Amino acid sequence: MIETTLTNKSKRVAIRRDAPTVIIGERINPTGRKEVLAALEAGDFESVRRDALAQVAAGATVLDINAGVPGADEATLLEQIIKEVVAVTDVPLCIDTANPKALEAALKLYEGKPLVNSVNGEGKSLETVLPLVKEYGAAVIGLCIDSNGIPMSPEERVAVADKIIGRAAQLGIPIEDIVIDPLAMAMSADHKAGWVTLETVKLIVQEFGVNITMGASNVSFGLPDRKYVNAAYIAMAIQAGLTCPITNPLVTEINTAILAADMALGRDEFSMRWIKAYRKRNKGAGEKR
Ligand code: THG
Repeated sequence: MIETTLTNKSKRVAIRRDAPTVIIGERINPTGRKEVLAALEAGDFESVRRDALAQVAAGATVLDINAGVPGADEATLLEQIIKEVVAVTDVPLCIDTANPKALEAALKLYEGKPLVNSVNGEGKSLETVLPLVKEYGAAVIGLCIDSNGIPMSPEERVAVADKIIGRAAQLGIPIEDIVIDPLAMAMSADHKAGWVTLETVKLIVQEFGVNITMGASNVSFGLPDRKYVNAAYIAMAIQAGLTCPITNPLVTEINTAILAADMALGRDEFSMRWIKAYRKRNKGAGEKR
């Protein structure tokens, strides 16, 4: 059984297919979140600290950190956000940047083993990101996209994953440090998008057995009542082999779908996690319903 280990100064998180799903909290991301963007532009980190604490309280055991504010110096901002988050929580971080300078600055500063988000199948990405992952002993998300764009078929996406895993191996990065992202896309834009991603997950698990992540909320872009779509989709993706979704644990529908999926797959002995989460949602109200 492949196990991906992430650490912070004091905490260790193990991602593996027979253990409960690891939630990577998505909310520290100014892209598409106006309040976060405005706060960061104003140099206000209070909302970042609040988002960190709230997501951890809701069950996130890793936090995605994205500092993509247009016009800002991403390396400096990413460093600042990491410092703020590390000051209030002890979960490992997922460093979400396409900027190699920002990535290196974050890796230098980070104490522990983070998850780098991400490398893809393009030569340039493989050549810049993988050596940094090796040097700093990090784990890395490999996106199933290359210079030809996002492949339309599951098999072509698997081929990109194969290429990333192979290149990493050449550098001495072990397979357990690679987490593959099959790419979750808007189902409203392409009616096969959800299916292609689920099929890709199944094939990658069969072929490599690696851990799988995805920006699971992407599937509902452009739709009304997104939370219901996200909840159903994330449960299906967990059954297919998703082990560490990047999602919003503050949404009860998503959170409960993950817990129920884990229970259905035999990863919640005596339903303890389900019951504990229920009690937390209904503080004070002891009644069973
Ligand atoms: N794969 C990997 N990393 C990723 C993604 C991925 N990182 C970024 C993104 N995709 C995952 N993160 C988010 C963050 C927010 C939302 C979706 C994915 C989101 N936000 C709401 C919106 O845009 O409507 C706003 C929520 C709010 O305001 O609270 O949906 O695919 N490796």
